Amino acid sequence: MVFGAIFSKVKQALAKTRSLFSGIAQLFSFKGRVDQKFLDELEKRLYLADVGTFATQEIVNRVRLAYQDKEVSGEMIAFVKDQLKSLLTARSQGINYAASGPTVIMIAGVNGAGKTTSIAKLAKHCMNQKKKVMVAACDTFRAAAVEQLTIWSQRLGCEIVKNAQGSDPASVAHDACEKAVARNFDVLIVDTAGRLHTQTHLMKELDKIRRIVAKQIPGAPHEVLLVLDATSGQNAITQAEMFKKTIDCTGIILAKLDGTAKGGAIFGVKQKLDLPVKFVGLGEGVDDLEPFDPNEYVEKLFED
Ligand SMILES: Nc1nc2c(ncn2[C@@H]2O[C@H](COP(=O)(O)OP(=O)(O)O)[C@@H](O)[C@H]2O)c(=O)[nH]1
Ligand SMILES: [Mg+2]
Repeated sequence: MVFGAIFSKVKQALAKTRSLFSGIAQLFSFKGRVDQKFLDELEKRLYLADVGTFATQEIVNRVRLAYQDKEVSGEMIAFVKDQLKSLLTARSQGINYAASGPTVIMIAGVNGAGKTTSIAKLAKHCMNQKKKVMVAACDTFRAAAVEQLTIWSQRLGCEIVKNAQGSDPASVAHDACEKAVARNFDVLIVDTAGRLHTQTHLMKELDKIRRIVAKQIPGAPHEVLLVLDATSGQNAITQAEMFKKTIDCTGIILAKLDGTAKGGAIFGVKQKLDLPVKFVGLGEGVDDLEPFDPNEYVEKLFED
Protein backbone atom coordinates (compact mmCIF):
# COMPACT_ATOMS: atom_id res chain seq x y z
CA MET A 1 0.00 0.00 0.00
CA VAL A 2 1.35 3.39 -0.97
CA PHE A 3 -0.32 5.02 2.02
CA GLY A 4 1.15 2.60 4.49
CA ALA A 5 4.58 3.05 2.99
CA ILE A 6 4.37 6.81 3.37
CA PHE A 7 3.30 6.65 6.98
CA SER A 8 5.97 4.17 7.93
CA LYS A 9 8.50 6.47 6.25
CA VAL A 10 7.57 9.30 8.61
CA LYS A 11 7.64 6.88 11.48
CA GLN A 12 11.02 5.52 10.47
CA ALA A 13 12.47 9.01 10.10
CA LEU A 14 11.24 9.87 13.57
CA ALA A 15 12.89 6.85 15.23
CA LYS A 16 15.27 8.88 17.40
CA THR A 17 12.76 11.57 18.24
CA ARG A 18 10.24 8.87 19.10
CA SER A 19 12.44 7.42 21.79
CA LEU A 20 12.22 10.77 23.62
CA PHE A 21 8.45 10.95 23.28
CA SER A 22 8.07 7.44 24.62
CA GLY A 23 9.64 8.86 27.80
CA ILE A 24 6.73 11.29 27.97
CA ALA A 25 4.16 8.58 27.37
CA GLN A 26 5.77 6.40 30.02
CA LEU A 27 5.09 9.01 32.67
CA PHE A 28 1.37 8.38 32.26
CA SER A 29 1.75 4.71 33.06
CA PHE A 30 2.99 5.45 36.58
CA LYS A 31 0.76 5.18 39.62
CA GLY A 32 0.01 8.33 41.59
CA ARG A 33 -1.66 11.69 41.30
CA VAL A 34 -1.12 14.65 39.06
CA ASP A 35 0.73 16.76 41.62
CA GLN A 36 3.53 19.29 41.35
CA LYS A 37 6.13 16.57 41.26
CA PHE A 38 4.37 14.88 38.35
CA LEU A 39 4.02 18.17 36.48
CA ASP A 40 7.70 18.97 37.07
CA GLU A 41 8.65 15.60 35.64
CA LEU A 42 6.38 16.15 32.63
CA GLU A 43 8.02 19.54 32.08
CA LYS A 44 11.47 17.99 32.23
CA ARG A 45 10.61 15.31 29.72
CA LEU A 46 9.06 17.77 27.29
CA TYR A 47 12.21 19.88 27.47
CA LEU A 48 14.33 16.82 26.84
CA ALA A 49 12.28 16.15 23.74
CA ASP A 50 13.24 19.62 22.45
CA VAL A 51 9.66 20.82 22.49
CA GLY A 52 10.86 24.27 23.57
CA THR A 53 9.88 26.65 26.37
CA PHE A 54 6.60 27.94 25.05
CA ALA A 55 5.07 24.64 24.03
CA THR A 56 6.32 22.94 27.19
CA GLN A 57 4.73 25.55 29.48
CA GLU A 58 1.57 25.43 27.44
CA ILE A 59 1.21 21.65 27.68
CA VAL A 60 2.09 21.50 31.39
CA ASN A 61 -0.47 24.24 32.15
CA ARG A 62 -3.19 22.54 30.18
CA VAL A 63 -2.52 19.21 31.91
CA ARG A 64 -2.57 20.98 35.28
CA LEU A 65 -5.89 22.67 34.55
CA ALA A 66 -7.50 19.49 33.29
CA TYR A 67 -6.14 16.92 35.72
CA GLN A 68 -4.69 18.43 38.89
CA ASP A 69 -5.04 16.02 41.86
CA LYS A 70 -6.61 13.35 39.66
CA GLU A 71 -5.23 9.83 39.44
CA VAL A 72 -2.63 9.47 36.67
CA SER A 73 -3.99 7.37 33.82
CA GLY A 74 -2.99 6.23 30.39
CA GLU A 75 -5.98 8.06 28.93
CA MET A 76 -4.32 11.38 29.66
CA ILE A 77 -1.87 10.71 26.88
CA ALA A 78 -4.68 11.24 24.38
CA PHE A 79 -5.23 14.66 25.93
CA VAL A 80 -1.54 15.51 25.63
CA LYS A 81 -1.56 14.40 22.00
CA ASP A 82 -4.57 16.60 21.28
CA GLN A 83 -2.84 19.58 22.86
CA LEU A 84 0.31 18.95 20.85
CA LYS A 85 -1.75 18.67 17.68
CA SER A 86 -3.52 21.93 18.44
CA LEU A 87 -0.13 23.64 18.76
CA LEU A 88 0.78 22.52 15.24
CA THR A 89 -2.41 23.08 13.34
CA ALA A 90 -2.04 25.90 10.84
CA ARG A 91 -4.37 27.96 8.72
CA SER A 92 -2.77 26.98 5.46
CA GLN A 93 -1.47 23.58 4.52
CA GLY A 94 -0.02 22.60 1.16
CA ILE A 95 1.12 24.94 -1.58
CA ASN A 96 -0.78 28.14 -2.26
CA TYR A 97 -1.07 27.84 -6.05
CA ALA A 98 -1.79 30.87 -8.22
CA ALA A 99 -5.29 30.95 -9.69
CA SER A 100 -3.74 31.44 -13.13
CA GLY A 101 -0.24 31.80 -14.51
CA PRO A 102 2.92 30.48 -12.89
CA THR A 103 3.08 29.90 -9.15
CA VAL A 104 6.39 31.23 -7.89
CA ILE A 105 7.98 29.53 -4.90
CA MET A 106 11.07 31.16 -3.42
CA ILE A 107 13.33 29.09 -1.22
CA ALA A 108 15.47 30.67 1.50
CA GLY A 109 17.67 29.51 4.35
CA VAL A 110 21.22 29.28 5.65
CA ASN A 111 23.97 27.36 3.90
CA GLY A 112 23.63 23.61 4.10
CA ALA A 113 20.10 23.71 5.50
CA GLY A 114 18.89 21.60 2.60
CA LYS A 115 17.50 24.20 0.17
CA THR A 116 18.67 22.77 -3.14
CA THR A 117 17.77 19.21 -2.20
CA SER A 118 14.35 20.37 -1.01
CA ILE A 119 13.83 22.17 -4.34
CA ALA A 120 14.47 18.94 -6.22
CA LYS A 121 12.00 17.14 -3.96
CA LEU A 122 9.44 19.90 -4.28
CA ALA A 123 9.82 19.93 -8.07
CA LYS A 124 9.14 16.19 -8.06
CA HIS A 125 6.13 16.69 -5.77
CA CYS A 126 4.66 19.27 -8.18
CA MET A 127 5.50 17.15 -11.25
CA ASN A 128 3.64 14.27 -9.61
CA GLN A 129 0.62 16.59 -9.59
CA LYS A 130 1.04 17.04 -13.35
CA LYS A 131 2.49 20.52 -13.06
CA LYS A 132 4.98 21.86 -15.56
CA VAL A 133 7.92 22.84 -13.38
CA MET A 134 10.87 25.18 -13.90
CA VAL A 135 13.67 25.84 -11.44
CA ALA A 136 15.81 28.98 -11.33
CA ALA A 137 19.42 28.76 -10.17
CA CYS A 138 19.60 32.05 -8.29
CA ASP A 139 22.28 30.78 -5.95
CA THR A 140 25.07 32.22 -8.09
CA PHE A 141 27.28 32.71 -5.05
CA ARG A 142 28.90 29.29 -4.84
CA ALA A 143 30.44 27.50 -7.83
CA ALA A 144 28.90 24.14 -7.07
CA ALA A 145 25.39 25.46 -6.49
CA VAL A 146 24.33 25.95 -10.12
CA GLU A 147 25.86 22.62 -11.01
CA GLN A 148 24.03 20.85 -8.21
CA LEU A 149 20.66 22.20 -9.33
CA THR A 150 21.48 21.39 -12.96
CA ILE A 151 22.12 17.75 -12.08
CA TRP A 152 18.83 17.54 -10.19
CA SER A 153 16.91 19.13 -13.05
CA GLN A 154 18.41 16.65 -15.51
CA ARG A 155 17.48 13.73 -13.29
CA LEU A 156 13.95 15.02 -12.86
CA GLY A 157 13.54 16.13 -16.44
CA CYS A 158 12.45 19.62 -15.49
CA GLU A 159 13.45 22.94 -17.02
CA ILE A 160 16.23 25.04 -15.50
CA VAL A 161 17.13 28.70 -15.97
CA LYS A 162 20.68 29.58 -14.98
CA ASN A 163 23.61 31.85 -15.62
CA ALA A 164 27.34 31.79 -14.83
CA GLN A 165 28.55 31.71 -11.25
CA GLY A 166 28.91 35.21 -9.87
CA SER A 167 26.24 36.70 -12.11
CA ASP A 168 23.41 38.76 -10.67
CA PRO A 169 20.85 36.44 -9.08
CA ALA A 170 18.10 38.99 -9.60
CA SER A 171 18.67 38.90 -13.36
CA VAL A 172 18.41 35.09 -13.36
CA ALA A 173 15.12 35.46 -11.49
CA HIS A 174 13.98 38.03 -14.04
CA ASP A 175 14.83 35.69 -16.93
CA ALA A 176 13.13 32.76 -15.30
CA CYS A 177 9.91 34.69 -14.71
CA GLU A 178 9.81 35.80 -18.33
CA LYS A 179 10.32 32.26 -19.60
CA ALA A 180 7.85 30.77 -17.15
CA VAL A 181 5.13 33.15 -18.33
CA ALA A 182 5.97 32.92 -22.04
CA ARG A 183 6.05 29.14 -22.01
CA ASN A 184 3.14 28.54 -19.68
CA PHE A 185 4.91 26.91 -16.80
CA ASP A 186 2.74 26.08 -13.78
CA VAL A 187 5.41 26.32 -11.13
CA LEU A 188 8.68 28.23 -10.86
CA ILE A 189 10.91 27.33 -7.92
CA VAL A 190 13.67 29.81 -7.15
CA ASP A 191 16.85 28.65 -5.42
CA THR A 192 18.75 31.31 -3.49
CA ALA A 193 22.22 31.56 -2.00
CA GLY A 194 22.54 30.25 1.51
CA ARG A 195 23.12 33.17 3.76
CA LEU A 196 23.76 33.69 7.37
CA HIS A 197 21.02 35.76 8.85
CA THR A 198 23.82 38.14 9.88
CA GLN A 199 24.99 38.80 6.30
CA THR A 200 23.11 41.98 5.59
CA HIS A 201 24.07 42.29 1.91
CA LEU A 202 22.93 38.77 1.16
CA MET A 203 19.71 39.31 3.04
CA LYS A 204 19.14 42.41 0.91
CA GLU A 205 19.79 40.38 -2.22
CA LEU A 206 17.01 38.05 -1.16
CA ASP A 207 14.67 41.00 -0.92
CA LYS A 208 15.78 42.18 -4.36
CA ILE A 209 14.94 38.82 -5.93
CA ARG A 210 11.59 39.03 -4.25
CA ARG A 211 10.86 42.46 -5.68
CA ILE A 212 11.91 41.40 -9.20
CA VAL A 213 9.65 38.37 -9.06
CA ALA A 214 6.75 40.45 -7.72
CA LYS A 215 7.10 42.94 -10.56
CA GLN A 216 7.08 40.23 -13.24
CA ILE A 217 4.25 38.02 -12.10
CA PRO A 218 1.11 39.23 -10.32
CA GLY A 219 0.81 37.87 -6.80
CA ALA A 220 4.33 36.41 -6.86
CA PRO A 221 6.06 35.07 -4.92
CA HIS A 222 3.10 32.90 -3.95
CA GLU A 223 5.20 31.08 -1.41
CA VAL A 224 8.44 31.97 0.33
CA LEU A 225 9.52 28.82 2.05
CA LEU A 226 12.23 28.86 4.65
CA VAL A 227 14.25 25.66 4.81
CA LEU A 228 15.32 24.78 8.35
CA ASP A 229 17.69 22.02 9.35
CA ALA A 230 15.92 19.96 11.99
CA THR A 231 19.23 18.73 13.40
CA SER A 232 19.99 22.24 14.65
CA GLY A 233 16.94 22.11 16.93
CA GLN A 234 16.19 25.34 18.78
CA ASN A 235 18.98 27.19 16.89
CA ALA A 236 16.97 26.84 13.73
CA ILE A 237 14.28 28.95 15.36
CA THR A 238 16.68 31.80 16.08
CA GLN A 239 17.78 31.79 12.42
CA ALA A 240 14.24 31.73 11.24
CA GLU A 241 13.28 34.74 13.35
CA MET A 242 15.93 36.79 11.53
CA PHE A 243 14.77 35.64 8.10
CA LYS A 244 11.24 36.47 8.97
CA LYS A 245 12.25 40.05 9.71
CA THR A 246 13.85 40.51 6.27
CA ILE A 247 11.51 38.59 4.06
CA ASP A 248 7.86 37.65 4.37
CA CYS A 249 8.05 33.91 4.70
CA THR A 250 4.86 31.95 4.12
CA GLY A 251 5.93 28.60 5.49
CA ILE A 252 8.64 26.21 6.47
CA ILE A 253 10.25 23.11 5.07
CA LEU A 254 11.76 21.25 7.97
CA ALA A 255 14.58 19.24 6.38
CA LYS A 256 16.64 16.38 7.80
CA LEU A 257 14.07 15.08 10.23
CA ASP A 258 15.51 11.65 9.62
CA GLY A 259 18.39 10.78 11.88
CA THR A 260 17.80 13.51 14.44
CA ALA A 261 16.33 13.26 17.93
CA LYS A 262 15.23 16.89 17.66
CA GLY A 263 11.94 16.37 15.85
CA GLY A 264 10.20 17.92 18.86
CA ALA A 265 11.61 21.28 17.81
CA ILE A 266 8.75 21.49 15.33
CA PHE A 267 6.46 22.67 18.15
CA GLY A 268 8.72 25.61 18.91
CA VAL A 269 9.05 26.43 15.21
CA LYS A 270 5.34 26.70 14.77
CA GLN A 271 4.71 28.63 17.99
CA LYS A 272 7.58 31.09 17.90
CA LEU A 273 7.39 31.91 14.22
CA ASP A 274 3.69 31.53 13.65
CA LEU A 275 4.53 29.98 10.30
CA PRO A 276 3.05 26.71 9.10
CA VAL A 277 5.39 23.79 8.53
CA LYS A 278 4.38 22.83 4.99
CA PHE A 279 6.75 19.98 4.24
CA VAL A 280 9.18 17.75 6.07
CA GLY A 281 12.38 16.33 4.61
CA LEU A 282 12.95 12.69 5.49
CA GLY A 283 16.11 11.82 3.59
CA GLU A 284 18.44 12.75 0.74
CA GLY A 285 16.42 11.17 -2.06
CA VAL A 286 14.04 12.95 -4.36
CA ASP A 287 11.01 11.18 -2.90
CA ASP A 288 11.95 11.96 0.68
CA LEU A 289 9.61 14.91 1.11
CA GLU A 290 6.18 14.71 2.69
CA PRO A 291 3.47 17.33 3.05
CA PHE A 292 3.27 17.99 6.75
CA ASP A 293 0.26 16.58 8.57
CA PRO A 294 0.11 17.63 12.26
CA ASN A 295 -2.22 14.80 13.32
CA GLU A 296 -0.15 12.13 11.67
CA TYR A 297 3.06 13.62 12.98
CA VAL A 298 1.95 13.61 16.61
CA GLU A 299 0.49 10.10 16.30
CA LYS A 300 3.77 8.82 14.88
CA LEU A 301 5.76 10.48 17.65
CA PHE A 302 3.98 8.36 20.20
CA GLU A 303 3.78 5.09 18.30
CA ASP A 304 5.76 2.12 19.57
N1 LIG B 1 19.37 13.06 5.76
C1 LIG B 1 18.95 14.13 5.08
N2 LIG B 1 19.84 14.88 4.42
C2 LIG B 1 19.39 15.95 3.75
C3 LIG B 1 18.01 16.30 3.71
N3 LIG B 1 17.89 17.42 2.96
C4 LIG B 1 19.14 17.76 2.55
N4 LIG B 1 20.05 16.87 3.02
C5 LIG B 1 21.52 16.89 2.82
O1 LIG B 1 22.06 18.09 3.37
C6 LIG B 1 23.17 18.52 2.62
C7 LIG B 1 22.98 19.99 2.20
O2 LIG B 1 21.89 20.06 1.33
P1 LIG B 1 21.72 21.21 0.22
O3 LIG B 1 20.40 20.99 -0.41
O4 LIG B 1 22.90 21.27 -0.67
O5 LIG B 1 21.68 22.51 1.15
P2 LIG B 1 21.67 24.05 0.73
O6 LIG B 1 23.05 24.57 0.95
O7 LIG B 1 20.71 24.70 1.70
O8 LIG B 1 21.21 24.15 -0.67
C8 LIG B 1 23.27 17.58 1.44
O9 LIG B 1 24.27 16.62 1.72
C9 LIG B 1 21.89 16.93 1.37
O10 LIG B 1 21.93 15.65 0.80
C10 LIG B 1 17.07 15.47 4.43
O11 LIG B 1 15.85 15.68 4.49
N5 LIG B 1 17.62 14.39 5.10
MG1 LIG C 1 22.06 25.08 -2.32
